[in-house]
Amino acid sequence: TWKDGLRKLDTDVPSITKSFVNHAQTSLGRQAHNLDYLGAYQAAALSVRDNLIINWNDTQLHYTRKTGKRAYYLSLEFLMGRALDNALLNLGLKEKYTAGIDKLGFSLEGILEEERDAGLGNGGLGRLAACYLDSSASQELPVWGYGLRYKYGIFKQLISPEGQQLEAPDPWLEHSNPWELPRLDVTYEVRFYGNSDRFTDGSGRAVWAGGQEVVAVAFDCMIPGCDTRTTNNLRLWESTPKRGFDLNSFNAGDYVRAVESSNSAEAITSVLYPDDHTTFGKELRLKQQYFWTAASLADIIRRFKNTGKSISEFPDYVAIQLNDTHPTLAIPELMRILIDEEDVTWDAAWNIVTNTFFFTNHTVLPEALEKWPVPLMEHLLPRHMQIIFDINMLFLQSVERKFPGDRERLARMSLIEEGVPQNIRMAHLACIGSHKVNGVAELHSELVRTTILKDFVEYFGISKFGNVTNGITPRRWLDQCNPTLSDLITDTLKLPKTVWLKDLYKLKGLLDHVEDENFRVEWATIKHANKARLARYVRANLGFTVNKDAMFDVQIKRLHEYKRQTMNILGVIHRYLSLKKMTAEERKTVTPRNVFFAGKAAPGYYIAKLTIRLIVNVAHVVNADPDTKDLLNVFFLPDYSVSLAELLIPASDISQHISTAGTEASGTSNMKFCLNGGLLVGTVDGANIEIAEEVGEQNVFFFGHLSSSVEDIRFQHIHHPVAVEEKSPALANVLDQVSSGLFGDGSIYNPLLDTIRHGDHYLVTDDFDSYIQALRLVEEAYKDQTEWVKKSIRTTAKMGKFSSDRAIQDYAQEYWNIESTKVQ
Ligand code: DL6
Repeated sequence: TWKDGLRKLDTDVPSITKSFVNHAQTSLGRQAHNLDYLGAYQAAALSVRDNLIINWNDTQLHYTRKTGKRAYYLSLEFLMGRALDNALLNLGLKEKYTAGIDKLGFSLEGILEEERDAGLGNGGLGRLAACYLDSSASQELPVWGYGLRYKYGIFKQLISPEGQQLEAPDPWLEHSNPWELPRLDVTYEVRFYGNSDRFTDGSGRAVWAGGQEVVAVAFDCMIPGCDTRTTNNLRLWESTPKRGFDLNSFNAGDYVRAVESSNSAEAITSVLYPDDHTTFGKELRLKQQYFWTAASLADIIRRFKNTGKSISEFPDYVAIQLNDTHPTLAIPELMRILIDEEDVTWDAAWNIVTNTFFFTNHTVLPEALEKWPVPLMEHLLPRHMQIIFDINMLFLQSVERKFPGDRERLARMSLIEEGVPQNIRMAHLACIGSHKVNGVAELHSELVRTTILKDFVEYFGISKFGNVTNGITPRRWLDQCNPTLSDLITDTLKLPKTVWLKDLYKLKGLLDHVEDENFRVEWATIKHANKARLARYVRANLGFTVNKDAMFDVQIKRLHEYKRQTMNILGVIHRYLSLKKMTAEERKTVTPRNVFFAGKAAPGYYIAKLTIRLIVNVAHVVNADPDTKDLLNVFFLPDYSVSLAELLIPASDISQHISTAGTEASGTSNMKFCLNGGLLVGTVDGANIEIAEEVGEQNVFFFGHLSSSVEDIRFQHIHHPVAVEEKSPALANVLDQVSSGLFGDGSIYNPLLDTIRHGDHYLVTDDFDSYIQALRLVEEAYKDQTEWVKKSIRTTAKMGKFSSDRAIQDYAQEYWNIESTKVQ
């Protein structure tokens, strides 16, 4: 019978080895004598995937039968990293797989290293989406993710000897991807271009026809929860041509044109846009956004309709989270489907839409707020443009009723920004089309309410605008990346590991052990071993020997002026110049420090690339100087990725989160470092503030101006500029040294230095002295290792709030109104 044939979960070593060998033999066609580590990784992954699929099938059946409310997370980016270790840990099978694989002559550690990162994201926004998937499954919440299956993920970063960033493609699917299940049976047609003709019967309906149609094909990725059978789905869409060839051109003998049409369909999901915080209005990007939202909505509606419920009940069963404005086209798309295909009236459709969507904003930086030119939208999506104009007209009429005669307000709130060309403001559309809007940390949410969406708060009322402080999954960001610390915590708390991993507030129990010297020694020993692990990586990849007894100071994030890596490297130069001036005796009192940088710059972001160049060239000079090389070393680790972060974070003593106050919406690596016992040097910005509230300000090294004074200072910069020499002689000296060629041809760096000397939008001159002072305090504090380790333990102990389990439950309860449900 069917039941007898069902494959069971592998839970013992013999069935694990059997499944591994079966996959090597029959799925991969390999034999024992020719199975290399890559093949062994694939066999192991396929074997683990079997277990995931069993749970995943049961989970999906459970959701279908239960027919309760479900939530969908629409994100253009999912920065997943590697999957094998995570799956083994969440399934609770890591030890058994280690043993089973060992018996076959392979080491699990070696196998794990073979996996490529799934780099389908730029940075924080995409990694947050990945953490939320892990937490949804672990919290047994009925949540699916929807995204794009990019053929090429975030580019591979190469650094030339001169310090130039070069970009190479990331063909991550090259060796096939064992973690996905192609669903060639799940496809939708998506239209672009053509014409939209409104009916003349006053119904508001229209017919959109002609243009180009492409097909979206589903690829499903299983998302296992921790210590539960719940295995959720991440559905990624791939674009394919509607027909393999355009038969008309083919028949006419134009073979090349026929192939080109297929290329243009495939181009839609070929590459992840590598820009973080900037928008360029590129047609292909808009195509990606519509392709993905249209396929996802069609899929969600089909699933909903299978329940037999009336369309008016849609929001009672479906919640859709818009991860930033990228999926905002889902709003006019749902209007289009309801009005043109489901025969719902405009008002009823708008009611359904505004009860279905929820919108998260991830930045208040003006250059990151998406705008699309009206002519482009009209050309590519003519029906959607009509709907957006209609939404805008009705909305502005309503604003006019509430604020009669306030024309400036209407212009500010309009979905259309006037200009040549006119632009559509996607944040405004996302805001008015959603039930609730949230920012990602307290300060950020307050800035959303008081700056970019102030008018909308006045119109809708404050209750529509909330906050969900971001979180991180402790499975990947502690248990997986720092297994020895995780074991120590388990032994110390005397709790099963999964208990504290799923209720991170339990870490508070560590506070009872701060005064226990043996415990502190173990804590410090683990940190040291993690530094040694990173040192081995640097030796193997950069050929440089790292002093593992030095203080490890880390800044890892996308390169951006607002994140101020430039201030960090200028601070390093300041330190270098001070060391040079010291006598040999004085140098003996200095704590050696290794400063690590990693991060990618958007390929077209010239200033960010210059910062990388400066870092690399400072490293060349400082690391080779006999006066200082035992006291100060600088490393730029190329090709930052999730996997590299997993190595760097557990090894840090301090990490830097030094954005100009009010610019970093939240930050999430700050949470990862603190969870691993690293201390934070930072500005009063984003989630730094809430971290300090939790761990105590005495355990954080804060500096710099507050967000409330940033605008005034910028005004002063423009209207009453003061020379750098007057504001910070120390900084002026550093800038002069760079210009005068201490780190190679100084003129190369002028465009970068000029951003500070003139205008200084990110307030480097204003914050530099207090930054240097904060680093001095770090050095003082580090000298007392007993107190330092106490700070480190206390920091980890107070990180409970920053679990993404808490964050996802906030969304589930306060926004989506969905409930956890146990898969039997
Ligand atoms: O919310 C996740 C992450 C925050 O932690 C960062 O502070 C923020 O910069 C980032 N925002 C973006 C904006 N991109 N867009 N659009 O990546 O979100």
